[in-house]
Amino acid sequence: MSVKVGLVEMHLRQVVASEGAAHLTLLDPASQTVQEAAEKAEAAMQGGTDAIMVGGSVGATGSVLEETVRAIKARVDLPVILFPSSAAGLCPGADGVFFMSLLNSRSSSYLIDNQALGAPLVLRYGLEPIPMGYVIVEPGGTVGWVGDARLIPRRKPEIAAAYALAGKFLGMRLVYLEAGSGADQPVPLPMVSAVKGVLGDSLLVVGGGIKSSQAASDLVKAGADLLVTGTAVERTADVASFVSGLTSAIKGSGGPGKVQRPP
Ligand code: 1GP
Repeated sequence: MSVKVGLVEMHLRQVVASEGAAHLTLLDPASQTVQEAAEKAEAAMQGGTDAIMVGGSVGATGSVLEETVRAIKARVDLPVILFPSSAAGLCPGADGVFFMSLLNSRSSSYLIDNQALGAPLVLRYGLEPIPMGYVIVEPGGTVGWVGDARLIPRRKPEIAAAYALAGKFLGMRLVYLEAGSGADQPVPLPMVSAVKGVLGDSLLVVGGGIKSSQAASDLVKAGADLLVTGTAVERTADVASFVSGLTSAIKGSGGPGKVQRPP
């Protein structure tokens, strides 16, 4: 029996189907106060973001994580999705969790062990698990180091596509191509196209180093279904305007390969 599509994933699929792409705002509890995270989440909602992700590679755990989720839930009427770097990145109060395996990790910790430790908590907390293959591309940043990833070379789209296809065959309905938070450049466009080419109806998430509306639009045209921005949102003073520029650039900008059907 596979994990059923739940309300959070359905919401993301509906946005992608009707608007061509969805935008996710990532907030790291370790890099701001609880209050700041809640304010940025609200501003991102006003700018048209489709869901809030909460997580980070270092220090996004425990009471800080839980308080951040609670404060965001009190301010925004959007799904809040955990983006954990280990079982310690789980907490009650969120709507769902990207239940990821870091497919190109050398360490069983990030392939399956943390997932086994976390699965009973996902059940206990009533979180919707959204099955996702996570693939880290050069430069990879902190998450590449923490996750002991064998980084996909930027000029090797076929390797990324092979990992994505393996994830799809393993039943993961989403694949996340990650360049690393704060990367100089997002994942290369030919890699995004190659991966979407093998994924078909599975959703392609792209994140890391997306700083402009133009870059976001280019990624969606190349085949990305969901875009994640963290650093750019955290660094901008006017989050609502920044997110609004990004969402208007990506909505309806999908290329011919972007027709969505249910999984
Ligand atoms: C990191 O892909 C996300 O996991 C977001 O990256 O912080 O560069 O937006 P940025």
